[in-house]
Amino acid sequence: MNDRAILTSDRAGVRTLSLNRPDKLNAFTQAQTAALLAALRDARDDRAVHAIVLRGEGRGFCAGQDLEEFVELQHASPSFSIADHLRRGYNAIALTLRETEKPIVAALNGIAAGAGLSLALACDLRIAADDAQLTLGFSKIGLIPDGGGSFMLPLLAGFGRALELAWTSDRIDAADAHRLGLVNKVVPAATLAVEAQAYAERLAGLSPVAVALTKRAFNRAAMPAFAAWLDEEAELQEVAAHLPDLREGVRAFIEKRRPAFTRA
Ligand code: T3D
Repeated sequence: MNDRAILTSDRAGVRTLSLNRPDKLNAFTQAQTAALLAALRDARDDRAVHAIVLRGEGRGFCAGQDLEEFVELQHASPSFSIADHLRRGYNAIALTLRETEKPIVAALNGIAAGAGLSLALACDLRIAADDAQLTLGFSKIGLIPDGGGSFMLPLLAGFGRALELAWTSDRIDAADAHRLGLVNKVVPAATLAVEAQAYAERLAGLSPVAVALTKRAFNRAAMPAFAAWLDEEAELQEVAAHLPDLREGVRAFIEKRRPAFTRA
């Protein structure tokens, strides 16, 4: 039994980081986002690490923000700010994923939802098990895609398809995700770990300078305003968080029923 929030292992220049709350589909707590941020910074700064794999323990990659903890955080402090929570957690992680000039591969098994999907999309490449399912999920609780999701999704899937996925929170399977350009490669679920390691080892064996400068070039060409956008996205989420649909959406999830959103 390992009770650490993030498990790490090294092989052949590849650092594997595993989200480790499998009983809750690796839903993010504050402790876990802090541990992930620290682990990513450590991998970024370690000269022996030439590629990073981000994966989830158990039957899913990540179910996004832990909604039970979210309710506790709101109750614990009347001045709780979702924008601040995002800046300290998901946004700092998304920025680190983009600013780390090493290849970062998300290995997706089972479900990737909410901020879990946003962070997978902020990685460089994605390899998915054939049983993987992707859903934004935010709209079901009255929120907008955060953690960079509102930026990465249209960039990868195109504007109209991204908007449709954000509004409907439809679950898509690995084959559809591949067709939309959200994942680079689909492999049999039983071989995901081996394939992800091999994929990352190949990237780790490339010229580190060419890899780093190419990532910097692509970041500057395609997403020069990413940091500023993360801030704006957090402010929009703050607006959503002050409306009754969030409370109703989260309560409905916890009570395992359909939400009854406000109709103006
Ligand atoms: O400031 C901020 O942090 C705001 C930022 C928010 C960022 C976000 O990520 S918002 C989006 C949060 N995520 C969601 O809304 C997704 C909620 N979960 C689901 O919709 C479904 O669970 C899934 C689609 C992910 C998976 O469905 P399924 O049928 O495969 O599994 P399940 O039975 O629903 O879940 C298994 C267990 O995990 C279950 O617990 P139980 O009943 O066995 O004790 C479920 O409650 C728990 N779980 C799943 N997702 C979450 C969760 N517990 C807490 N938070 C979750 N997000």
